[in-house]
Amino acid sequence: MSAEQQEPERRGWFQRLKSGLSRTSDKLAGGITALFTKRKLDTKTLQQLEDLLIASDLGVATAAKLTANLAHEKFDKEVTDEEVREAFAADIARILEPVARTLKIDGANRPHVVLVCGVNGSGKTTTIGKLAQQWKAEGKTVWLAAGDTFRAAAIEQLQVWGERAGVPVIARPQGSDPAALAFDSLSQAREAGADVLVIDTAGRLQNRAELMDELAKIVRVIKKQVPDAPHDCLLVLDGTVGQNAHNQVKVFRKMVNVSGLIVTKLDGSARGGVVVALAEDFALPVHAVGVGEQPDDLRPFEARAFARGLMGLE
Ligand SMILES: Nc1nc2c(ncn2[C@@H]2O[C@H](COP(=O)(O)OP(=O)(O)OP(=O)(O)O)[C@@H](O)[C@H]2O)c(=O)[nH]1
Ligand SMILES: [Mg+2]
Repeated sequence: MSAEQQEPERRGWFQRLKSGLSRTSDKLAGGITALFTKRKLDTKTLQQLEDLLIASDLGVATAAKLTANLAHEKFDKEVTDEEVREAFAADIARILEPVARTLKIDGANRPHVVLVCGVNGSGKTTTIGKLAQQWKAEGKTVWLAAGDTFRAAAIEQLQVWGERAGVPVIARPQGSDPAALAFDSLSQAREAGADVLVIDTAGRLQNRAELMDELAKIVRVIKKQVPDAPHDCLLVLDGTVGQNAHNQVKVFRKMVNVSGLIVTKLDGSARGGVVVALAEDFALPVHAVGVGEQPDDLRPFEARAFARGLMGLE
């Protein structure tokens, strides 16, 4: 694709990201605007700004840091809401830069095994479907494993995505052992010389110990066959849950070696700021964000675009 073709596509995606984040940015940017109609940055205003950032799920530490930086530059000076939003966006982009990393499929792994986990309904299966379509379009051979053998209709749901993407889905009847399915899928995908194997798993709430153990078992069984697999273990987080996302990361990390995050449903959320707090707290790569249900609505996470989208800036 030429640079000229890419440019409108990029702009189109940014507009979607921006409108996806509009519930969050309305709250943040609207709140900032309400505080500033050209006035001096005093202690009270700084406190109100900090409160607003905390209320938008950016986290206490991040909120303190952003307002301290602003105070350092602008205390007792006249500032406009636009300047404040620009300053915050620049700082947020700096925080996000180190974690904004696309998911790399290592060609040396045949297949590169991606295990996908998360709580119920966080967007795992949909995300896998979207990734499968995107990787297939890049010319990769993708296999999917319907490792959610628990929930009724979960297998069919992945099969629909598989058909849409034109990639094989390995499945067993509902109620089968997910670890055994993962093991078999890996054998088959290796034999076929696939580039990527993505394993779906059942949603599990972080307080269900036996389900968390089952996830660890899936990993153990995969390792028996390929010791350095899974090569990626993605935790899919629902962007509408706010601070609870932190707890999910902590608990899943105890059971599996979470290598990166995907945050979905940012289009329906006023809590998109949580991505910034997660970046500060865990420094885990954020590979992609979901801003809708269409295949195109999952995109690589870009620090600057996301930060500007949060602040409602172009
Ligand atoms: N608006 C919006 N909806 C999304 C996004 N990602 C997923 N969804 C929707 O969220 C719902 C749940 O998605 P699933 O992919 O089934 O979630 P899951 O984690 O596999 O769910 P379980 O298997 O039940 O744990 C579906 O209706 C999806 O279409 C997103 O980025 N934006
Ligand atoms: Mg699912």
